[in-house]
Amino acid sequence: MPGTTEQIALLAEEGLRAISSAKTESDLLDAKGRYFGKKGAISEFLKGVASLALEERKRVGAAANEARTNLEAAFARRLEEIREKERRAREGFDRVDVTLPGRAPAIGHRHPISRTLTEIIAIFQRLGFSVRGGPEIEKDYYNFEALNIPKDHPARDMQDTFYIDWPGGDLVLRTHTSPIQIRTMETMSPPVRVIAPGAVYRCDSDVTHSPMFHQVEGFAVDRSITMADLKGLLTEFCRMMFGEGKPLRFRPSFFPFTEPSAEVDIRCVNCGGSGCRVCKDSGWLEILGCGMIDPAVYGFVGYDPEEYTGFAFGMGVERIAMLRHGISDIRLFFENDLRFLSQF
Ligand code: 2NM
Repeated sequence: MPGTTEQIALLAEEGLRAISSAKTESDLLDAKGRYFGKKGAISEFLKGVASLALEERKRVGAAANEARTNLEAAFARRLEEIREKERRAREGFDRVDVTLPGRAPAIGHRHPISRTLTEIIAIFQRLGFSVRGGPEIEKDYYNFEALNIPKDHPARDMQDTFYIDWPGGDLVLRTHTSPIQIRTMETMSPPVRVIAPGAVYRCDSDVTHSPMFHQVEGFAVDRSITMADLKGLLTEFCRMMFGEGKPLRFRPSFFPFTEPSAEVDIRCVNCGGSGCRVCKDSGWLEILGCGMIDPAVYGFVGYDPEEYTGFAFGMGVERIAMLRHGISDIRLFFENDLRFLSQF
């Protein structure tokens, strides 16, 4: 039968192709079954050569055995290749690289207002003041009356004050932290040096006013305290808060609870006095109000105005933070947009 060995060579070639193109173990077993397994093409082919002459049968049998041996060797190599590839893929998934840097958690930080507040408090503590708090919902008496702000005073205007509707009580959201000072004077005799930090509320809202903001007020009462003590204290505070070599300016002003009263300006921290957007070309920034406590206030708390004198001052924390960082819209502090807050 002419061409028998060529047919075996052809089957062997097909079988090798099937083996080398097998992607998985099951592809490979499939190829074995089809070509050189017990019922594969080569075995089937050999059944048909029984009628050949002995010499021819030997030749074809030998060619078939060689083809089978080659295919089995190729099968074994390919099987090892496939297994090695699978092993690598598996190890790639499972491997832990202990030298990789860890995933750092996003760590937040304190709000710029909270930090400015803490800094102001720390400065006054170093200068000998203690810290006191009080209620944010306050009696009309402590917020206005005892501060020499009578019922018909414009500071009590409905437009400035949040009134609390509560049976039997004249209650307001405190418009300043001065009620803490009054409560302190009611319970402590001079000498007293106290600062009163906290949230305060006014019915007012634009780029420089928020309905809730923070104040630090302070006061000192003792025998023979003068305006020179006030100027010395505030000069030192400004040096510690804004740095060396910035002149201060005391301008006459008015508050119902102090007489005389003044407002304090500091040389513009942005332009150094030459004039800019922050100081509206004046070269100065207003940072706080102050004065000598009006003897009328002592009348409400039982201090003897013949024996004691004292000063008081108050500042807005948001305003100071805005000046320091050149921020022009107070609302940015309360929107809680991390793109803004994470800059501090
Ligand atoms: C200010 C300005 C001036 C002030 C007065 C008092 C008190 F209770 F002692 F009379 N506490 N704070 C005061 C004085 C506050 O803020 C601009």
